[in-house]
Amino acid sequence: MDKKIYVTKPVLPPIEEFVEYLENVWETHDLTNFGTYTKQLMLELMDFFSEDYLIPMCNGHMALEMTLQAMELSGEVITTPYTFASTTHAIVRNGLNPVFCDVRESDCTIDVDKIEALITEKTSAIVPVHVYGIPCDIERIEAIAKKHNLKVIYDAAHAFGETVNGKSISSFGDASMFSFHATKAFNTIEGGCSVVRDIETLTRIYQLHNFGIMGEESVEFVGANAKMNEFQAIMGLCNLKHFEENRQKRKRLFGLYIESLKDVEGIRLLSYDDESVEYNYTYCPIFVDENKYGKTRNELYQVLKDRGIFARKYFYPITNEFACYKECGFSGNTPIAKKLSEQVLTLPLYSDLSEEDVVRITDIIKEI
Ligand code: T4K
Repeated sequence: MDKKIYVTKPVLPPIEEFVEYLENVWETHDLTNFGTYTKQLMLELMDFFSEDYLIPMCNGHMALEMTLQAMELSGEVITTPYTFASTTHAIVRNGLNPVFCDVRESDCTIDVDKIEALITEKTSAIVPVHVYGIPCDIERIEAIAKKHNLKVIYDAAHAFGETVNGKSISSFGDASMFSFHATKAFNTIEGGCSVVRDIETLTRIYQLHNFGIMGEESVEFVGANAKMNEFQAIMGLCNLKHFEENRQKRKRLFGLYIESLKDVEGIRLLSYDDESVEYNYTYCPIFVDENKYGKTRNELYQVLKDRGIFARKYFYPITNEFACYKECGFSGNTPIAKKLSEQVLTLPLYSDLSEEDVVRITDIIKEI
């Protein structure tokens, strides 16, 4: 049986680095509720992102949900369906209606040319996704938002550690959410954070993420529990030190994928070649054109699977095809997103993957 290779393998720090922190936890019994290490991680991330208003949370989804809640939005929110369930769920769970905008075939991000036609008097925000760590057309989104007085909250779950023209990707829009899930470029096991622009919004998110509690005898907001715990924070403190080295490893492997697959008829790779962007290389999506490749995406998925390689269809189905949204009428006209979702296959990419493994995977793709 061939060695099994999954789409990703979480980064773990050397075990001694993690264990070193545990003694103090055992001494203090501080396990959660904005403890020492959560605060330390917050400060280190503020420095890493060059941001003043950032709060770590239990996961990326809750960070997005709480951020949207703190912004006090109403009515409709323009977003894309070519994403993980979380983006759309966070909007709907805030009582807002998602209005689906199509994406660009070239890079899977929101098609800015189609945003304005979707704006109505009910629109309060845009939630674009830096999908696969490819920055959206930030400048044009900001211009549209300014013109129509809309908030922009980026789903930056995939974009940890990225920069655009030397500026942290967190610095755009009114807010950004990052995911620190095990499968991401930087992980705190589960985790995430919100980055916002002012102390008032940050304070509101802080309160919301702890049940809306203002003091021992006062609860002012309908919040939730979205606190990061100390073990998550410790994992973050350890992993942050290794982020850059792991990014470089993934970048090399990504280059190898490009080199091996660029001339395969019917296989399209996204181009991560914008020189103004520093990417984190967490995903390696390919798009299969069955007419040219001679096999469908699903056939390729199955061949790889039979050989122990577990590529994933990120993102299929698109969220506006989920049963829970179709029935509410949240559908939208998104043919490009649908086409991409039927062609995509996300190949294994993680810092521990060997060059031999990449060769093995690309050889199979080329062979068939
Ligand atoms: N917005 C966007 C655009 C997102 O992509 C996500 C999450 C969010 C928001 C929400 O952020 P979080 O709340 O999750 O922080 C995974 C992740 O769970 C999810 O974080 C991620 N996006 C999504 C794209 O992928 P699954 O259900 O596909 O993961 P799973 O468990 O199948 O894992 C994939 C592979 O990784 C496994 O086949 C093996 C490997 N793996 C996974 C885990 C969890 C391990 O080796 N060890 C592990 O512990 O969703």
